[in-house]
Amino acid sequence: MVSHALYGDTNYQSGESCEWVIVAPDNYQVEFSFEHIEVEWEEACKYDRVRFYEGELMEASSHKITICGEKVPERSIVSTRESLLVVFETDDTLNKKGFLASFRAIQAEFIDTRYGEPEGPRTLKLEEPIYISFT
Ligand SMILES: [Ca+2]
Repeated sequence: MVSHALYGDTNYQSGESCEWVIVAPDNYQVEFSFEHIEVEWEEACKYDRVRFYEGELMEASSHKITICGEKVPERSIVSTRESLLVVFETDDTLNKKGFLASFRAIQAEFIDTRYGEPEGPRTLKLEEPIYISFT
Protein backbone atom coordinates (compact mmCIF):
# COMPACT_ATOMS: atom_id res chain seq x y z
CA MET A 1 0.00 0.00 0.00
CA VAL A 2 1.10 3.58 -0.48
CA SER A 3 0.55 6.81 1.44
CA HIS A 4 -1.26 8.52 -1.43
CA ALA A 5 -2.42 7.70 -4.93
CA LEU A 6 0.41 9.53 -6.70
CA TYR A 7 3.18 7.99 -4.58
CA GLY A 8 6.44 8.04 -6.50
CA ASP A 9 5.27 10.76 -8.87
CA THR A 10 4.49 13.59 -6.49
CA ASN A 11 4.80 14.31 -2.81
CA TYR A 12 1.82 13.84 -0.55
CA GLN A 13 -0.52 16.77 -0.08
CA SER A 14 -0.91 19.13 2.85
CA GLY A 15 -3.77 18.61 5.25
CA GLU A 16 -4.26 14.93 4.53
CA SER A 17 -6.00 12.61 6.89
CA CYS A 18 -6.30 9.04 5.67
CA GLU A 19 -7.33 5.96 7.55
CA TRP A 20 -6.92 2.36 6.58
CA VAL A 21 -8.21 -0.63 8.46
CA ILE A 22 -6.38 -3.88 7.80
CA VAL A 23 -8.30 -6.94 8.91
CA ALA A 24 -6.90 -10.45 9.27
CA PRO A 25 -8.93 -13.66 9.61
CA ASP A 26 -9.80 -14.97 13.09
CA ASN A 27 -6.79 -15.99 15.13
CA TYR A 28 -4.39 -14.11 12.93
CA GLN A 29 -2.68 -10.80 13.51
CA VAL A 30 -1.73 -8.09 11.06
CA GLU A 31 1.92 -7.54 10.31
CA PHE A 32 2.66 -4.16 8.72
CA SER A 33 6.10 -3.41 7.25
CA PHE A 34 7.35 -0.14 5.82
CA GLU A 35 9.44 -0.64 2.71
CA HIS A 36 10.20 3.03 2.28
CA ILE A 37 9.25 6.10 4.28
CA GLU A 38 9.81 9.81 3.80
CA VAL A 39 7.50 11.69 6.13
CA GLU A 40 8.42 15.10 7.58
CA TRP A 41 10.39 14.44 10.74
CA GLU A 42 9.87 16.08 14.11
CA GLU A 43 11.00 14.62 17.40
CA ALA A 44 7.46 14.00 18.58
CA CYS A 45 6.06 13.57 15.04
CA LYS A 46 4.04 16.73 15.59
CA TYR A 47 3.69 17.71 11.94
CA ASP A 48 3.25 14.74 9.65
CA ARG A 49 2.86 11.23 11.02
CA VAL A 50 1.68 7.69 10.61
CA ARG A 51 -0.17 6.44 13.66
CA PHE A 52 -1.09 2.85 14.43
CA TYR A 53 -3.95 1.63 16.57
CA GLU A 54 -4.99 -1.80 17.70
CA GLY A 55 -8.39 -2.69 16.35
CA GLU A 56 -10.40 -0.34 14.17
CA LEU A 57 -10.95 2.74 16.32
CA MET A 58 -8.76 5.77 16.86
CA GLU A 59 -8.74 5.81 20.65
CA ALA A 60 -5.95 6.81 23.00
CA SER A 61 -6.21 3.47 24.76
CA SER A 62 -5.61 1.54 21.57
CA HIS A 63 -2.78 3.71 20.26
CA LYS A 64 0.21 1.54 19.47
CA ILE A 65 2.95 3.63 17.88
CA THR A 66 3.51 6.83 15.90
CA ILE A 67 6.09 7.03 13.14
CA CYS A 68 7.59 9.87 11.11
CA GLY A 69 10.93 10.64 9.47
CA GLU A 70 12.91 8.81 6.82
CA LYS A 71 14.17 5.73 8.59
CA VAL A 72 12.37 2.47 8.01
CA PRO A 73 11.68 0.95 11.44
CA GLU A 74 13.84 -2.10 12.08
CA ARG A 75 10.91 -4.20 13.14
CA SER A 76 7.56 -4.59 11.55
CA ILE A 77 4.44 -3.54 13.41
CA VAL A 78 2.34 -6.47 14.54
CA SER A 79 -1.15 -6.08 15.95
CA THR A 80 -2.23 -8.06 18.99
CA ARG A 81 -5.75 -8.31 17.62
CA GLU A 82 -7.14 -9.23 14.24
CA SER A 83 -7.17 -5.68 12.95
CA LEU A 84 -4.89 -2.71 12.72
CA LEU A 85 -5.86 0.90 12.01
CA VAL A 86 -3.32 3.01 10.13
CA VAL A 87 -3.78 6.80 10.13
CA PHE A 88 -1.70 9.11 7.96
CA GLU A 89 -1.94 12.82 8.76
CA THR A 90 -0.06 15.81 7.35
CA ASP A 91 0.06 19.47 8.33
CA ASP A 92 -0.02 22.49 6.04
CA THR A 93 3.67 22.81 5.11
CA LEU A 94 6.61 20.68 3.97
CA ASN A 95 5.37 17.67 2.06
CA LYS A 96 7.56 14.68 1.33
CA LYS A 97 7.50 11.54 -0.74
CA GLY A 98 5.30 9.49 1.63
CA PHE A 99 5.53 5.79 2.28
CA LEU A 100 5.36 2.40 0.67
CA ALA A 101 4.41 -0.49 2.90
CA SER A 102 3.25 -4.08 2.81
CA PHE A 103 1.16 -6.15 5.16
CA ARG A 104 0.07 -9.71 5.70
CA ALA A 105 -1.66 -11.88 8.23
CA ILE A 106 0.48 -13.93 10.58
CA GLN A 107 -0.03 -16.15 13.58
CA ALA A 108 1.97 -14.50 16.31
CA GLU A 109 2.85 -17.64 18.21
CA PHE A 110 4.94 -18.60 15.24
CA ILE A 111 6.96 -15.41 15.27
CA ASP A 112 10.65 -16.00 15.83
CA THR A 113 11.28 -13.27 18.39
CA ARG A 114 14.97 -13.05 17.59
CA TYR A 115 14.25 -11.74 14.14
CA GLY A 116 10.61 -10.75 14.27
CA GLU A 117 10.09 -13.06 11.33
CA PRO A 118 7.33 -15.63 11.26
CA GLU A 119 8.46 -19.12 10.46
CA GLY A 120 6.61 -21.90 8.77
CA PRO A 121 3.61 -21.58 6.49
CA ARG A 122 1.36 -19.66 8.85
CA THR A 123 1.15 -16.46 6.95
CA LEU A 124 -1.58 -15.26 4.66
CA LYS A 125 -1.59 -12.65 2.00
CA LEU A 126 -4.34 -10.14 2.69
CA GLU A 127 -6.50 -8.14 0.37
CA GLU A 128 -5.97 -4.40 0.16
CA PRO A 129 -6.85 -2.62 3.39
CA ILE A 130 -10.30 -1.21 3.84
CA TYR A 131 -10.02 2.45 3.17
CA ILE A 132 -12.07 4.70 5.41
CA SER A 133 -11.61 8.34 4.57
CA PHE A 134 -9.67 10.84 2.58
CA THR A 135 -9.74 14.60 2.93
CA1 LIG B 1 4.29 18.56 6.70
